[in-house]
Amino acid sequence: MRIINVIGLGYIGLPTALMLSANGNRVIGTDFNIDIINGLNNRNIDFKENGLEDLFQKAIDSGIIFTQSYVKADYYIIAVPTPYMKESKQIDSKHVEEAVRMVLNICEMGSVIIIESTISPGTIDRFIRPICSEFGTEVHLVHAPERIIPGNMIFELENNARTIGADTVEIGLRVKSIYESFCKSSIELTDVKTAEMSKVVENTYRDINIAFANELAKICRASGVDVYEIIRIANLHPRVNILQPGPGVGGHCISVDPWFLVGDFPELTNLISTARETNDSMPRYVYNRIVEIMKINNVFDFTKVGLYGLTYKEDVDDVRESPTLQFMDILSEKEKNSIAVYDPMVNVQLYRNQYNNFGEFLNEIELLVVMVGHNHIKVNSEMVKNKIIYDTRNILNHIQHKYTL
Ligand code: SAJ
Repeated sequence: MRIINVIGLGYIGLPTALMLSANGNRVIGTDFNIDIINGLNNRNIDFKENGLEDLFQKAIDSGIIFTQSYVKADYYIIAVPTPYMKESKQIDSKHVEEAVRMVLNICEMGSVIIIESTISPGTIDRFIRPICSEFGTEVHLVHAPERIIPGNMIFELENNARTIGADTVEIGLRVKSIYESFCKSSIELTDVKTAEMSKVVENTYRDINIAFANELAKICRASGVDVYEIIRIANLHPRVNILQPGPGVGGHCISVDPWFLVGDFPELTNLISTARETNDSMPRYVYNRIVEIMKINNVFDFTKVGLYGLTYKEDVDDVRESPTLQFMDILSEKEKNSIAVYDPMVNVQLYRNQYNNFGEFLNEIELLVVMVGHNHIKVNSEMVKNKIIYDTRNILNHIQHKYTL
């Protein structure tokens, strides 16, 4: 049986490791964070996903091992974060580089290193191959970008088509056979750079389309028409599919990956950088709307305003790059300490005035700002109907008098 060492047991690496283990592969999951390893060995997963617990059990039954060490294997799958540098907007591949170095310390000649982390086009050529040459170990480098969406990861792991970029067809086919152990959809073989580019392009495409929806929201407000009605009607056209406007774009993918292209091709990415800026402008736009709505309703104090939702989107517990956190960053210290926040999915205390109880949160406020459309607020919408409501996600559909984007 082939041995696979999955490195980085976060949102992508953990489900991937579990899925591989549950489907007939010998898997060792490695993470440098001892708390994650201890947690997993005590059967604690630090995030929620439909089907993840069942999959975890199957993987345990199949003998998955979690450890802080890198382990000799036939295949290494690297799923560590790839941030970007704030100034230059270029990828910061230090975590991937470090993981590759650690693998090279222990691996045999001819091992296959598969990078799943999103990387900008050319990263493997520019940063990873030189490290391999430095070590002198002959390995095969492959890029197999992940595509699963938080909130529906397990289903998408099995059902999304995948891309595998390899230097030779032989290696591509070997890696394809690993993913075929659980992936029911098509698996495309291509070269490394094309795989790198295709992944970044997919997320950039979505970012641009969300930016279009956000720009429409601004135009519609200025011209006094309902953006949601415009989108609904326009989407009846067979070749139009406009996404939903919102308070901003968060998460570790869509709000990050387009910057890789901007960083590498600043002269060629006008549309992409404008889309990014448009989406980044939304928290400020929401702030200005809140101030306007407060004035209209004689709400004079931020202590009477409550933000519902801290996560970057509905029904997940991930707050990375979340629009609400971006929003909190533009507030003055006084406003930040005054405004009430609540999120049923988030247990950690991020802000002073953060509530753990929905009823108590509602008791404190007059203006409720819906930043995230969790299912929780939809099923509890009766509780909010006496509040002034600013629904930035337009999810409280039956409430007659509310403000929208
Ligand atoms: N959003 C909107 N309006 C929309 C859709 C999304 O404002 O109509 C916002 C969300 O609220 C959120 C952000 O955009 O703040 C991103 O959410 P998302 O659901 O669009 O995407 P992610 O970041 O959760 O996952 C994306 C997916 N990529 C694409 O759909 C092209 C996923 O398939 C990738 O695997 C993932 O990025 C990744 O890891 O790269």
